[in-house]
Amino acid sequence: MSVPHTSPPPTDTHCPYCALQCGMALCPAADGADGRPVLEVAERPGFPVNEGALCGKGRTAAELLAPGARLTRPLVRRAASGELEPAGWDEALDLVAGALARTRRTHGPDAVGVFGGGGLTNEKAYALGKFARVVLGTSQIDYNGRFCMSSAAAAGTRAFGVDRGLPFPLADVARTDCAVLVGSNLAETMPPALRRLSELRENGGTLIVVDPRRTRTAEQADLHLAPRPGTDLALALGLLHLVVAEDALDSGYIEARTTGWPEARSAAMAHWPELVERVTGVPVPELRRAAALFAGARHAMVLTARGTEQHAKGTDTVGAWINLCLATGRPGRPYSGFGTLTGQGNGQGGREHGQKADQLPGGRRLDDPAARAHVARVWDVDPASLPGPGRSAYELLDELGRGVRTLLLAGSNPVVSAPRAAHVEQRLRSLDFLAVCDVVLSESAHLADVVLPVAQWAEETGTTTNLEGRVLLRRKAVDPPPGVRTDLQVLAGLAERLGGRRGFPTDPEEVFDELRRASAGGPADYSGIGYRRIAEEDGVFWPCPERPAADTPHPGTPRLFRERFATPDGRARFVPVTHRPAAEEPDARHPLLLTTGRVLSQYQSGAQTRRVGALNAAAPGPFVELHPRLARELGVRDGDALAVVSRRGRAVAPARVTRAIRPDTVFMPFHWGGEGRANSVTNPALDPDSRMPEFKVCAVRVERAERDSAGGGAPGTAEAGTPGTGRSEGPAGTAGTNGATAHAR
Ligand SMILES: Nc1nc2c(c(=O)[nH]1)N[C@H]1C(S)=C(S)[C@@H](COP(=O)(O)OP(=O)(O)OC[C@H]3O[C@@H](n4cnc5c(=O)[nH]c(N)nc54)[C@H](O)[C@@H]3O)O[C@H]1N2
Ligand SMILES: Nc1nc2c(c(=O)[nH]1)N[C@H]1C(S)=C(S)[C@@H](COP(=O)(O)OP(=O)(O)OC[C@H]3O[C@@H](n4cnc5c(=O)[nH]c(N)nc54)[C@H](O)[C@@H]3O)O[C@H]1N2
Ligand code: SF4
Ligand SMILES: [Mo]
Repeated sequence: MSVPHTSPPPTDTHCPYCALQCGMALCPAADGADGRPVLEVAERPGFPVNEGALCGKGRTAAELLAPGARLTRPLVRRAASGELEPAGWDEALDLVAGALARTRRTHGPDAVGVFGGGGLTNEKAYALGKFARVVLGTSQIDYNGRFCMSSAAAAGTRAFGVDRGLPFPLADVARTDCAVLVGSNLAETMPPALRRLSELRENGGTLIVVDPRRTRTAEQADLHLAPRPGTDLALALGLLHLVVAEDALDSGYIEARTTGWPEARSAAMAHWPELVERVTGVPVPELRRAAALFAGARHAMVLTARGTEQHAKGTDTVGAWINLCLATGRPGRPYSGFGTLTGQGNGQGGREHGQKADQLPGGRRLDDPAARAHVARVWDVDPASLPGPGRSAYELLDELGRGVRTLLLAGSNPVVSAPRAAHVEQRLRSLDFLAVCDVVLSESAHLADVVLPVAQWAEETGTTTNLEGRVLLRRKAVDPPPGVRTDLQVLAGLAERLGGRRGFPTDPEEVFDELRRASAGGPADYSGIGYRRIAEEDGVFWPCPERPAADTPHPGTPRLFRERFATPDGRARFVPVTHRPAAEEPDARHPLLLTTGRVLSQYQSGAQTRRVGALNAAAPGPFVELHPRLARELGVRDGDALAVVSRRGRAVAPARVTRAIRPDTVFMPFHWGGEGRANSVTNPALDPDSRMPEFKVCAVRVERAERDSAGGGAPGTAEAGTPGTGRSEGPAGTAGTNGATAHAR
């Protein structure tokens, strides 16, 4: 009897990229050159968040699993050549451990730093934080979520006592009567979520979009407000002023569920409509219409994203939007409230389990004695041995080569994505030793002394927590190529060399079980969530405490704040905030504003998506969006090379003339290095509470320029370096395309 040939079943898993964490299935489609199956991405219609829909990034995600597209061997910089050359794992790990130990010994534990990422799974983020505190004993750990979520996190914690991006499932958006989407270009940054906005409008609801640009998202709106970048704080306060003036408050709610209204009210009352029009450029009738639509809706919500948050006053700005929601009685009510759209794949979980400078697992504070005692017990160390809070991401990068002399970087590419990037690049070069764990040879990995090639999403199991606070299981579908290790194996290997393998298991489920215990009793309590349960339930919303004595497990918490807020008195806190200008306002030399953001087909620093052919073809390089009126004044035509110049540096890219932007503002996407690197220009001014840099506004001038031969797609540096050289030889050159990585393998 012949056995019918059956292909192995597809593996249900999740996309490696954004915080929507779309469900997808991976099917073995053919045998690969290295003996591993080639995987194809297929729909997984049963997963509720995206119901089968995927954007182009998700659909092409499996391309990066091919050995030709990524690193497959450790690289060590050889003194003789100055180049990164292939090496064995033992040698590479010995070198990294040796450098960490040497720096620690010579300069003290705080001279070693760790920089993580919001794309790392919960297990990795947890292990990285533990490794820094327990093995290295350093306070100097932070991560790229500081560039992403920190202002919303700080404001949410201040007002509600907890930091969960959406306090309700995304599907609730379709059921509200009025949604205000502030500084989010969802149509390009989370395309499958757009259907919730369409459903909202089909159900008769109103969509208001606040964005200085008429984006694809703004085109869906019933009302589009286009404020001058950096003035959302005035805008939100102006709307609250109108709500008070029109007597559209929910006094019963304010009385029963909040504190601090009188102070917040008087702060808002200073922002009368005519003043707000002058500051923001949004006409008074539009302000009135927005306030009336929002206050008059039975159910209403405000959703913020990076446009309103990535400012040196981002925390107060988010606070002002929250005040508007509280004054109209929204949070905790059905299909209503305040939420923020978290960005990275594990942007939510990655900010809960201890890779943040001031944090212990479970969303606990590092300076809280009870939290230290609890986590120290789980880690089997003396609470007094745990270091205190360290520097925030930009401050840590700025300190490299000075107080911090050896860095372990995993899950971020700051040479492209950090503000004032040329300076950050120079700080990275000035380190005694840089170790980078990455999947590809990113611009930052190019500067390393040792590069450790790690496994990616589909090659290892792990959990992520999506933008709704839903903890998900990303299942392994294929073995990593030989020569590649997981981040957990790297940390275990380093821990062993530094005197204690104990406490660094390499099995993700074992790590997760420890994370559950460490998080128990904290704001982000995962203790009742196990791998098996996540798989059975399509995800579990935290908090989900373990209930050993109860008959049934805790159901998880899809909706927060129905009864009480997570503050000591159970009430939400109004915070009085007032408008202030951007850290850098235009002047005679820099008369325009630059704002930055994303395009559909590239992801973040582009380290991954620039290596995928179809995505690169769709979005081959940077550009400068400007209004026809400004283009006329400058004598610029579409496609002309423009230099965007700030006090920190310049970026060169072709002009894209469009009526979709304000005439006083230009826009650049930040996905590329080289001469088109937007972050050569951006301002590292930090929010005093969240330490978020001001990515979304700085003063610039725009002039005609000759473009380098490098072109937009080639990710070298603004100063244009020699391709392929390392840190000792001056600026890093190209590292972007598959070809550029070839010499290193
Ligand atoms: N295609 C793609 N998708 C992504 C990502 C990606 O890199 N590429 N990254 C993921 C991550 S980590 C994140 S954080 C999210 C980000 O998702 P979004 O926040 O949607 O993305 P951005 O393009 O950074 O910013 C959104 C909008 O803010 C506007 N904006 C600029 N300045 C201001 C301002 O002062 N006020 C207001 N109200 N708006 C302003 C910009 O014009 C832009 O359209 O996307 C996630 N999804
Ligand atoms: N001007 C400007 N700058 C910005 C922003 C903006 O709006 N404007 N947005 C900011 C925001 S919101 C963000 S989130 C940051 C993001 O910017 P980055 O922090 O640079 O994020 P990525 O490009 O996603 O970098 C992730 C790196 O980790 C690698 N990687 C992927 N998976 C793994 C893994 O499992 N393990 C390890 N070790 N490595 C892995 C990838 O290959 C990649 O090199 O950029 C910020 N920079
Ligand atoms: S929307 Fe985000 S999670 Fe969904 S497929 Fe696209 S990148 Fe992946
Ligand atoms: Mo982000």
